[in-house]
Amino acid sequence: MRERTQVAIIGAGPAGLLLGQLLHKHGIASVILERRSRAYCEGRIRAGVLEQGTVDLLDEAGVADRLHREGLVHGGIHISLDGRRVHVDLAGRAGGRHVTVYGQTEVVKDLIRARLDVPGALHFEADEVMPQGFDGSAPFVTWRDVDGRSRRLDCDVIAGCDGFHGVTRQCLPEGAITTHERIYPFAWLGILAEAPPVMDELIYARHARGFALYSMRSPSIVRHYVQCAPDTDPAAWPDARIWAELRARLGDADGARLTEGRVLEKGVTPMRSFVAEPLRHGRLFLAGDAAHIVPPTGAKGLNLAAGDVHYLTRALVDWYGGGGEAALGAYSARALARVWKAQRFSWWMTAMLHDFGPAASTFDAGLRRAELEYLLSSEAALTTLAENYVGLPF
Ligand code: RFL
Ligand code: PHB
Repeated sequence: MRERTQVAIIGAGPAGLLLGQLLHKHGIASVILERRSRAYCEGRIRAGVLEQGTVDLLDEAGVADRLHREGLVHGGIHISLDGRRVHVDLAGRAGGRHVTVYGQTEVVKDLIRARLDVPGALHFEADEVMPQGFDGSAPFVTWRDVDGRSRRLDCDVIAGCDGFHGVTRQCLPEGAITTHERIYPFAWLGILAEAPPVMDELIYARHARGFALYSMRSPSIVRHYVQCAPDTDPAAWPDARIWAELRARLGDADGARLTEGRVLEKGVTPMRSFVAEPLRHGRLFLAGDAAHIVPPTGAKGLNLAAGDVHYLTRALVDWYGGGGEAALGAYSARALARVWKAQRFSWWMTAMLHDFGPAASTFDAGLRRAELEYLLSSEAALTTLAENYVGLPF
């Protein structure tokens, strides 16, 4: 079977789904090919913090009604250092801009519902997806559908939105992209649980026992993380051990506020910084985690995916509008300029808040602690934190 669309999108994560929906609003047709089932995509527990710019894009895509009803608007965060907690007013230092706590799972559900309104625009359980012909002017994607039929999708442009382990980046010819990477000597063990949040806003805690994060999805569902060894088996962490560790890393006063509840999900997230450049090869464009990964400490991954999609949408609208190659040619540099700034911020937050273990020099450990103590004592440094946490402008 052979079909044609304007933009073939690989991957139905936030990047692919948002790109499809924004292009649709601009009258540009696209087809999304997703390897997993709808239930799998809608069940994956990931990010929780949306920048104002991401919310604005979801508004532009026409999928933000539930987000505005159910999302929790936060104007600040708490930072705890060895049990001493300081509230950081972000909105007051960032021109009134705030973040919205609304699960990536919910964003994905809202986007999938909207995409399925357009017949044939989204295929789940697409197997053996292979982008081809992108060196020339007639790219296409071959794939096998849920009924096992071989299919071919001809297009003008391919968007690789298939995440870090996807096929698009890997199918680029040798030497087409350069990659830059840092692996951290720790991971996060995360739980989703039925319990009220510790405070009304997130707590980022640095403690001698390691980093912990106290987040939420709603007034009755929390998302908490503890720093752990990279090779941690979640089975080695019964629920009672996780709650005890979460309590200890808050210190005595705040630890008493932690309420336990039924654990709904548990998983280990590795920590990595990664950038591939450029984000374009011929008629193939990379966006989101397919092109870059940040450690989750700065809450930037999903927001960076949205930023790429913003730049790519603008470039494609310009190209289809007769603007020539200039905007498409500028996509990679425009998106990467913002990506590198978010890499810097995510690396900085991660370094300042985590314990790098006995292999790190005591000098480096001293610097990391001083960085956090300076932050908490300096109006200038807190303003920098606020500007980056709420999101740099597109
Ligand atoms: P995704 O979400 O990985 O989606 C890629 C999609 O492509 C599909 N796919 C394929 N489809 C067809 N053929 C193939 N060969 C394919 N290979 C893969 C996959 O099934 C999937 O559906 O990438 P995208 O769209 O770029 O979105 C990126 C975000 O998911 C990611 O950056 C964030 O979740 C990162 N992140 C956070 N970001 C934030 O902005 N704020 C946060 O608070 C935040 N917290 C987090 C996070 C990520 C976490 N984990 C689990 C990595 C917390 C955690 C724990
Ligand atoms: C989350 O709620 O999952 C979350 C919040 C903030 C982060 C990372 C993850 O920095």
